[in-house]
Amino acid sequence: MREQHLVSDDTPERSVLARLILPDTPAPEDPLEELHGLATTSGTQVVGELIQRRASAEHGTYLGKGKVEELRLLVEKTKADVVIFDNELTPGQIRNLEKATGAKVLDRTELILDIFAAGARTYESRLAVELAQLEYTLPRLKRMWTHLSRQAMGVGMRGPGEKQLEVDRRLAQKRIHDLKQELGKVESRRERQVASRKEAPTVSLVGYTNAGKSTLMNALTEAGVQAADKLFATLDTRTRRWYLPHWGTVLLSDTVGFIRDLPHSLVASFKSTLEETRQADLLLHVADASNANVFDQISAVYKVLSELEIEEKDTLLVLNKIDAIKSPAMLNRVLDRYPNAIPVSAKSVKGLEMLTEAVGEALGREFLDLDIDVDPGDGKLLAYLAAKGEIVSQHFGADVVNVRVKMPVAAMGPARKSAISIRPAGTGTFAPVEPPVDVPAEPPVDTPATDVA
Ligand SMILES: Nc1nc2c(ncn2[C@@H]2O[C@H](COP(=O)(O)OP(=O)(O)OP(=O)(O)O)[C@@H](O)[C@H]2O)c(=O)[nH]1
Ligand SMILES: [Mg+2]
Repeated sequence: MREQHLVSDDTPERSVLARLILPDTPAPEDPLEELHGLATTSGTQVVGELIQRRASAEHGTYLGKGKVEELRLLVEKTKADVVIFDNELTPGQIRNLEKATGAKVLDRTELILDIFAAGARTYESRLAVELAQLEYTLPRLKRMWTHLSRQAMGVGMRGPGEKQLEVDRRLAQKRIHDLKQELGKVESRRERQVASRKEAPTVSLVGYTNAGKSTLMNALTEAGVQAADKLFATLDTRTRRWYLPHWGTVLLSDTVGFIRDLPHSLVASFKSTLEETRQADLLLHVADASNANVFDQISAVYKVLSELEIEEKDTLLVLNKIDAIKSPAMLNRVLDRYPNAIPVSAKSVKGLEMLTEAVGEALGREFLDLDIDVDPGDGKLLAYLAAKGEIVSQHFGADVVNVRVKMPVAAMGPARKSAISIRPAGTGTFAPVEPPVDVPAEPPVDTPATDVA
């Protein structure tokens, strides 16, 4: 694996940003703005920028010959240590560019993986990042190995480099296997844990990195989640109770942000971190309406959601940062395309009542399967459950009535106030509900402690 380029703050590495713009990939107004944010987040100091527009990439050096020379001069002039490309390069291109410029060369995927590696705090996200890094590196090792072995055969011998790479490749494969197994375990634990919280409806914030998800979470729940003007400030999931007036409590989750061309391996290995999102009753897609690339960012988020196979969920689009929008025309442009979107400012706490109402309304379309324990004397609640919900079964004990019921989320308020306990149907170990003859009993599932504050 290539060495990490993260350095301490007092001696930041000096970076030059580069991007090749091909005709089929439309570039935004400021084509290096996002990469600049990523490079700064990773701890480098940006000292130069270079862009080339070209019909196709040069096979060996990615950029054209003249541009490579221009890049070399720029590196020399700015005393840059590293050149960061906004594109994905082949190992051969990286090698050739390093040789030509005398600087270290990184591509966009490696940079994103580095940022995730530096920011991952929990066991779960560390496993996910390590797996993504190895999966990105392995095919590259393989390609280098094939290349070297062909070279070696040309001169009729097997070089030591080839052997070393073979060892590295095996080690990497073994580690990938172990990591996948471990992540699988974490994933199913997480799946059960999230499912066990189903006594309240769950809402998950998703969106492009830096759109303001954590700020919105804080504004809605006073959660004290870290929000920062840097990309990928949040890499783990936090869940907090959010009280909706006239409605009751829902669980709101804040999680990792998405980005254009998010490395596929990273998306896959973050499945467990995104479990809350996968199981959520409703998604709040937060977009930065003040960003010139808001349309591209919204599409990038939908693309990642479909990669995660969660694009079918009920979703409300939230247009954040309206305080920072310079002209009303710009907001109207977005509202014209997304007329149901809800404009808010998480920072200046604007539009949050409207958002709260919309969430309540959207959740009104959801149903929950629950086991509810009721005091036998609480005839009022028993009648309420029968009126609002669909009773599947009832078991009358001396101290408790166990009711298995299908309830609309919107009607859960009174039940939460007076029930003895509420669990997702089939997850209880105490006083099991007797299922009707034609419904098979579900085995109890252990429900580890949640991190809900
Ligand atoms: N002007 C303005 N800035 C905002 C608003 N909401 C958030 N921000 C700023 O946008 C930056 C990013 O906010 P975060 O809440 O960290 O964004 P995030 O979506 O959680 O980002 P990641 O965790 O990196 O994916 C911070 O500097 C916030 O202060 C808003 O409504 N208006
Ligand atoms: Mg965040």
